[in-house]
Amino acid sequence: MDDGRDFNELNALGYVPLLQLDDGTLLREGPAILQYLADLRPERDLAPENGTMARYRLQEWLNFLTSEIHKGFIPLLYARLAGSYGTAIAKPKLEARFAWLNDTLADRHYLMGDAFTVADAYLYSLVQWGQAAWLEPTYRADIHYDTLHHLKSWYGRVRARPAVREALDAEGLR
Ligand SMILES: N[C@@H](CCC(=O)N[C@@H](CS)C(=O)NCC(=O)O)C(=O)O
Repeated sequence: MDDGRDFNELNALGYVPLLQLDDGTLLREGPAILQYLADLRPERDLAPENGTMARYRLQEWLNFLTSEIHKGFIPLLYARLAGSYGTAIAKPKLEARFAWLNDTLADRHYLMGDAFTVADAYLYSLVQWGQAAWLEPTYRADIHYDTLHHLKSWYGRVRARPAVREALDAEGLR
C-alpha cells in the first residue's frame, strides 16, 4: 500500500476493492461497497430504497456485473496462463454478454431505467476494461462499439455526467 503496509494485512484475501471507514471498519466486495456508498447519500438516488423490488433489481444487476462480467475478464488478464480457455471460452462469453447488455439498453437510458444508479457506475469501468490498451490485442474482449449502438450511447450519457467527469479528472483519466 502507499504507506508501505502489506495489503494482505487488511484483506487476507488479497484483492480489491476494499473500503476502510474512518472508524476502521472494513467492507469487502464491490456490490456491497457500492450499495453502502449509495446509501450514504440517499438524496442522490443512486440506489432504490431497501426492501423494495427495485432494490432487488439493483442487486440483480450488481451480481450480474460482478460474477458474469467482472470475473469474466479475469482469464483475459492472465491470458497466457489461461491459454485457450481465455480465448475460446471467456472472451466469447464476454462478447455475448456485452451484446445482451446492448440489446437491454435499447429501450432505456440506464440499466435500471430512467435513473442512473451505482450499477451504471460499475458497468462504466467494466466497459473500459473491454478496450483496455494494457491487454494484449489477442486477449482483448472485442467490444465493437460501432455495432453496439445502444451501449455506445449509454456510455456517452454516463461519461457526460458532471460527477463522472469530475471523477475522471481527479484520477487523470480524461
Ligand atoms: N468479487 C470481487 C472481485 C474482485 C476482483 O476480482 N478483484 C481483482 C481486481 S479487478 C483483484 O484484486 N484480483 C487480485 C486477486 O484475486 O488476487 C469484488 O468485486 O469485490
